Amino acid sequence: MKKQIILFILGFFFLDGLLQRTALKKNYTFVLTETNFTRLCCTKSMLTVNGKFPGPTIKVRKGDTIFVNVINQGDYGITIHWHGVNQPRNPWSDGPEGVTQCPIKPGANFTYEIIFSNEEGTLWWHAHSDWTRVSVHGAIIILPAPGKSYPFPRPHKQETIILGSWYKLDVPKMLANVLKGVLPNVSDAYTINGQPGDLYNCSKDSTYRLKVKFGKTYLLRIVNAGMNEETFFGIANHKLTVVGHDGAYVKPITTDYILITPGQTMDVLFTVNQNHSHYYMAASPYFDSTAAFDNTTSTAIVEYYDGKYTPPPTPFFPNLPFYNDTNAATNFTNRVRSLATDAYPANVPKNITTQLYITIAVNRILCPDNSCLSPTGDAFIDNKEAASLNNVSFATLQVSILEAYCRDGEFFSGLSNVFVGGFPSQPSNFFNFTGDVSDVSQFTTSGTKARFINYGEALEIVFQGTNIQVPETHPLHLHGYSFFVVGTGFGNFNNETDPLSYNLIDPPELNTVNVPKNGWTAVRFFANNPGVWFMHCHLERHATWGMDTVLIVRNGQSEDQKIRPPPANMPSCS
Ligand SMILES: *[C@@H]1O[C@H](CO)[C@@H](O)[C@H](O)[C@H]1NC(C)=O
Ligand SMILES: *[C@@H]1O[C@H](CO)[C@@H](O)[C@H](O)[C@H]1NC(C)=O
Ligand SMILES: *[C@@H]1O[C@H](CO)[C@@H](O)[C@H](O)[C@H]1NC(C)=O
Ligand SMILES: *[C@@H]1O[C@H](CO)[C@@H](O)[C@H](O)[C@H]1NC(C)=O
Ligand SMILES: *[C@@H]1O[C@H](CO)[C@@H](O)[C@H](O)[C@H]1NC(C)=O
Ligand SMILES: *[C@@H]1O[C@H](CO)[C@@H](O)[C@H](O)[C@H]1NC(C)=O
Ligand SMILES: *[C@@H]1O[C@H](CO)[C@@H](O)[C@H](O)[C@H]1NC(C)=O
Ligand SMILES: *[C@@H]1O[C@H](CO)[C@@H](O)[C@H](O)[C@H]1NC(C)=O
Ligand SMILES: *[C@@H]1O[C@H](CO)[C@@H](O)[C@H](O)[C@H]1NC(C)=O
Ligand SMILES: *[C@@H]1O[C@H](CO)[C@@H](O)[C@H](O)[C@H]1NC(C)=O
Ligand SMILES: *[C@@H]1O[C@H](CO)[C@@H](O)[C@H](O)[C@H]1NC(C)=O
Ligand SMILES: *[C@@H]1O[C@H](CO)[C@@H](O)[C@H](O)[C@H]1NC(C)=O
Ligand SMILES: [Cu+2]
Repeated sequence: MKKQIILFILGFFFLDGLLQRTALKKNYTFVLTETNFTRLCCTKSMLTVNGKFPGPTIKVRKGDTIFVNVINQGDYGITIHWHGVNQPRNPWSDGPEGVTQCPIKPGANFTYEIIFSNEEGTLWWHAHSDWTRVSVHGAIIILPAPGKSYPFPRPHKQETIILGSWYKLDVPKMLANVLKGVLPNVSDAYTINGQPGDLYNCSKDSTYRLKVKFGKTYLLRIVNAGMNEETFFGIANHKLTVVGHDGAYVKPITTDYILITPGQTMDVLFTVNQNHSHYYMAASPYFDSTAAFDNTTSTAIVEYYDGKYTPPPTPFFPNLPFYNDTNAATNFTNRVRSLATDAYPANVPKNITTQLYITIAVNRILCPDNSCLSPTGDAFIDNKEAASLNNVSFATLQVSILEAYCRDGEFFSGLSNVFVGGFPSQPSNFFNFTGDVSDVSQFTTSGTKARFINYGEALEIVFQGTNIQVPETHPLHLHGYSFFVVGTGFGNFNNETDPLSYNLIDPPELNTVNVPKNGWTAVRFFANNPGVWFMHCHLERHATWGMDTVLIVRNGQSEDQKIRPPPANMPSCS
């Protein structure tokens, strides 16, 4: 008996030691194939990684470097982006098509080297070519470094919760028309871990279920991989405690619901402390504009198990905010604070050396010779929907800006129509951005314009929403960096009074930030990662219409402040 107890105790320590030291995989293989899936009563073929939707989870420890060989057995070129991984000095493996690389062609492969540095918590990976990310995405879990623990009590278990969009139609086919001017169709469903859930036809049997044990605390690693709407999420009768956001821990926030935008990730604890029963977790849209959107709700089930209860036939349903409840969205977003402790410092720039003031707009753009399709696709017309940052609608070219820049420098002319600089540091016209814009032209023009930033600058970017065409909230995402969100508000940014209320102590550190409808958001960071870094709205239709730009952070003086040499096997652009 004694022996058994001693063995048990030894076994316990041994196991714990093993968990701490288990070597995680350093090499992953992603095989892209067309695979059939059945949802909402229909079967369709779509591009996936290793035949899975959502794709495989990558699990690393803070500071690891891993390699992912992406083998393209699909029908069209593709790239993969490691969303929120800063990739110090390594833009070559960042992924956006037309910015840091050309696509991996069908039949070809490319090995990405993914360098983790300060990130800890949850991030994700997704395709960054056209709209292929709809089915090509998965979670990245970044555990504490060996010997370190979480800044909160160790949860009993962790689960990945991936929020997605489901289209019955063929997305690449739809996109071809969208590029000509047709308005994109809205999705038919939202998904939680690939399943729409009980509120949709034919979905009840496959609803995702999370079995939980009474008295235990679970860590949900939530990723919003949705395409065109932001999301409210909650679990009936249970409080959520948000402890991480975009790969950094935050001061705990206890709440009934979260607001999470496409691109964002959140680490959320919940304790199984209600009556033995079953409860819905639900994801519904936050959409405060007049454009068309998917107004459905995805569900999954949190199921208490001990076999001793007879649950009511229908699980309890969470009380989520109404789809256009801007107060509820803002109230949640404004509660987020970084830890800002000695162990998790917030290195917020105080003395700004470079400022960008960037307006965000949905526009229209002229098409020569009636070359565009009307919004419904039934006529040829001379203009189409567009979007812009500082009134430049980004034109994605079939080139690698990174490769061209590293080869030719800042004034290269080797490729026709490509000039890397020229993105304005402020709007050329100042007007009442969030007021009456009836005498402001909706029209914009396109260009492939980047902004150069010197290495080491203390940068501030103020994003200013505008009332042009359709005011809306926009989740702005920057590659290569996370930034501190020092201020946000409604109306026009006032450069004298608004900075007085900045939070320079414990602002949230994010890689995707929501710029409120007809409002502004100010972010700061040190430009200490040389490279060519895409910056864009993470709503896919806006990114496609041109709501993007590129920051090129120049090399610093010393060798460890310069972009690394390119890998030998970059996909060719010809
Ligand atoms: C997918 O389904 C379609 C029609 O349902 C079928 O024609 C096709 O062969 C299937 N493809 C694969 C790879 O199973
Ligand atoms: C990857 O591509 C290279 C050629 O670039 C080829 O030699 C190699 O066999 C490919 N590997 C796989 C696993 O497809
Ligand atoms: C389910 O199918 C019915 C009958 O075809 C239809 O009226 C209803 O709108 C569908 N519900 C959803 C959520 O698609
Ligand atoms: C929990 O069970 C108690 C006792 O049966 C009941 O009074 C209470 O309403 C239940 N609460 C919920 C949330 O179902
Ligand atoms: C969205 O759905 C809600 C709840 O079903 C409904 O009240 C609302 O009118 C819908 N909004 C739109 C724009 O369809
Ligand atoms: C939200 O939408 C409802 C209709 O669905 C509308 O009555 C209400 O005025 C809207 N609220 C706001 C704040 O726009
Ligand atoms: C948001 O916060 C404001 C003030 O803090 C409060 O008046 C309002 O009721 C809150 N709205 C919601 C939806 O929680
Ligand atoms: C900011 O600049 C001021 C004036 O140039 C200087 O006195 C101060 O030390 C600087 N602060 C930091 C944190 O660099
Ligand atoms: C998608 O949108 C286009 C353009 O409005 C429309 O013609 C088409 O019927 C829509 N497709 C579906 C499946 O709703
Ligand atoms: C801008 O427009 C808003 C909304 O109409 C209005 O409240 C505000 O006073 C205007 N600001 C200026 C400076 O005109
Ligand atoms: C954007 O640029 C176009 C073309 O130069 C111009 O006509 C329009 O007035 C500009 N719009 C704004 C808001 O500056
Ligand atoms: C503040 O903005 C105004 C334009 O609205 C500009 O003229 C002024 O130079 C700016 N001041 C600072 C300190 O940036
Ligand atoms: Cu947007």
